[in-house]
Amino acid sequence: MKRVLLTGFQPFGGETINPAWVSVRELSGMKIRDYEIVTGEIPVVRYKALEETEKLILLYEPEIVINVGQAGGAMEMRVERVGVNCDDYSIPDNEGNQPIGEKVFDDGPDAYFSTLPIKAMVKMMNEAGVPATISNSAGTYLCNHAMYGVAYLAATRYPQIITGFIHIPFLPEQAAGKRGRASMALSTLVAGLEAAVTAAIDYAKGDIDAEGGSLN
Ligand code: PCA
Repeated sequence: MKRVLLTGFQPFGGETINPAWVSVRELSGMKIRDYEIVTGEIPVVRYKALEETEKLILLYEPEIVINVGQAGGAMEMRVERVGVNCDDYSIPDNEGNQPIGEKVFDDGPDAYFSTLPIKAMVKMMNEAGVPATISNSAGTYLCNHAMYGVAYLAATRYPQIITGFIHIPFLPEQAAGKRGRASMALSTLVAGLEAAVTAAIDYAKGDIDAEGGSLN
């Protein structure tokens, strides 16, 4: 059976949970169309995040890889358009690395666009009643590192893979007691991920175009 690999990051920045892994793991083992969803939790550590993702790629040989991360303060789910070749961390990662203005890969291009159908994904998420938009920057921290890095791996070693990134808001328990902190219920996050994955699968199968238009 063909597979979709979803990864979610570990907690970071003083949080005890990361909504990315909490929501991604809900899809473990799920079947969508004729694909199986496989998942893994990855560390908020420079290069180790990519090493763990590559281990999962070698284990599961997925056709689609979507990394998911927390975007504290986001009010909606954000399907990222582009990863840039820049590690510029405003806080240290979980092992104390804090590169400033360094490249992710010295021999990589300045940026990689997502090879997922980002507009079709947002459309299907919105049709499922889930607040979602396209984002034009994944930042310059671990989420961008993972998005750029997995795109680099796909371009250089795993040409069968289409890949991209989704940023998601805090869970309500991370916002409890904090004034003005946006959050999204777990059931909504899961519905959004399901819709996003469904669009990516339909695109991989050639059933829809990148905007979500039917090709059948
Ligand atoms: N969010 C961070 C890194 C890990 C995560 O879940 C980011 O947006 O870069």
